[in-house]
Amino acid sequence: MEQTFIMIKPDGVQRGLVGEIISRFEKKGFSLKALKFVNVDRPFAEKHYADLSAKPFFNGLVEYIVSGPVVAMVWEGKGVVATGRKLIGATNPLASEPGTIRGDFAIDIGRNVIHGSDAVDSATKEIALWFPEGVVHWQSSLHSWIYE
Ligand code: 3AN
Repeated sequence: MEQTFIMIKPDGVQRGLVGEIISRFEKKGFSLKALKFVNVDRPFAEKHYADLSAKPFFNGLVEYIVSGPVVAMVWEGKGVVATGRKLIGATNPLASEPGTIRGDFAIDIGRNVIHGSDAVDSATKEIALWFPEGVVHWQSSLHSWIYE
């Protein structure tokens, strides 16, 4: 089953949105496979955002991610990468639809509350980077009520 990497950024943690965000993924029917509360350092943040290293906002983005603890998670389910991105909403929160996480809880692109992998292969890389210890294997007892 497909997995994605989701991170609640420091603003989401500081603003008390952790429960709300987890709740949205749970209510959709996705399964939580891993979760940890971490302070990332600069080299780690730079590795996570390596693809954006040439962008003018890269430094600010790294400063933002290291500015406080984040919640790192792995979520599993059919189509979870693309549908997780739909739950999150567009990168720029002013363009995110109401009903999405960024559409409901954010304004600035540099304080957009949450990260979600943008493709299955980047999800695999990000899960390996953030959870080198591996993730718990389990299946929800609700599986047959969620999937036909
Ligand atoms: P997403 O997080 O929606 O996948 P990406 O991968 O394009 O978006 O950007 C990664 C992160 O970089 C965003 N979550 C956002 O915090 C930051 N970012 C993207 N574009 C900008 C920008 N123009 N100015 C400031 N920060 C940006």
